[in-house]
Formats: sequence, structure tokens, C-alpha cells
Amino acid sequence: MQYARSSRVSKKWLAIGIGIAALVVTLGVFFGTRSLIPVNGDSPVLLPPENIFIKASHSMAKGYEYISQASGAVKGMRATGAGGAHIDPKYIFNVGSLQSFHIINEDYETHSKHNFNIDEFNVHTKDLGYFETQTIAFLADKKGTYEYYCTIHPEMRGIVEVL
Ligand SMILES: [Cu+2]
Repeated sequence: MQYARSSRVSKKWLAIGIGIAALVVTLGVFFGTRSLIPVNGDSPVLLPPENIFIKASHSMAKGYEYISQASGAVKGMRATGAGGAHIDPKYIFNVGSLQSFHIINEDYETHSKHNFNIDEFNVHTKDLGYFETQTIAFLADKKGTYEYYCTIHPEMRGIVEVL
């Protein structure tokens, strides 16, 4: 009698446990897949994204600018513009690649808001406040030369080239 009762109780908990596990897996698949949908498409892309880190900043010498946070060589991408005159980094990607841009506002000098846009790939961040960050994935699905820019600071702009 005692045994049968505890067995029923443990079966009930087992069922609840399986239910919770199934929910967790379902949510994980849902959000995992969702995050792979680029902003210029409506179906998931099963490619490993190339991660590009860009900070929006300001310096007395160069004014407002985007600074690439890539250290060393990143496949399919080249950033120029370190030191000297104000040149925002230029990015070169292979056509068909999935790009994940991570934008962070690190404008500690003016605390201005910044955003990041590439019209042709439907890339538009919100206006990011100081130390806010946003990640946007897009598919570099057409060859050409495109401009990225900040709507708040016209001098913040550079080139994305898809080869
Ligand atoms: Cu800006």
C-alpha cells in the first residue's frame, strides 16, 4: 500500500518533469531558430554567423566615429582606419555570408546616442544610449558597395563591400 502510493506520486512528478523539459526544449528551438533569421529575410539561415564588433565613439581629435573591435584577421572581412585621419572601418564580405553586427555605444566623451544602418540590408538599430548594445544579423546576399551610417552624426559612415 505504502509502496503503491509513492510510486503513483513519483510518476506524477516524472510527468511534470517531462512536461517542463519538453517546454524548455521547445522554447530553446523557437528562440534559437528565431535568432538565426536575418533582418533582410524571413526564414532561418543555417550558417555560422561572422561576428563583427563595432563601437560608436567620440574623440577630440577625430570627432564621432565607428571603431572596429576586431583584433587580428577575421575571415571575409577587412577593417581599415586605425590611427591618423578619420576613416571609419571598411568591411569586406563574401556574398552569401551571414553577418552578425554587434553595435555598442561607448561614447564616454559626449554620451550622445548613436545608431547603425545599412539600408540595402534592412539593418537599422534603435538609438543606442551610452553603453547600450544591439546585435543585428543580416545576409550579405547581393554583391555591391553599400554605405553604413549613423542618422544622428552624418560624419559617421563607412563602406560595406560584398564580393
Ligand atoms: Cu552617431
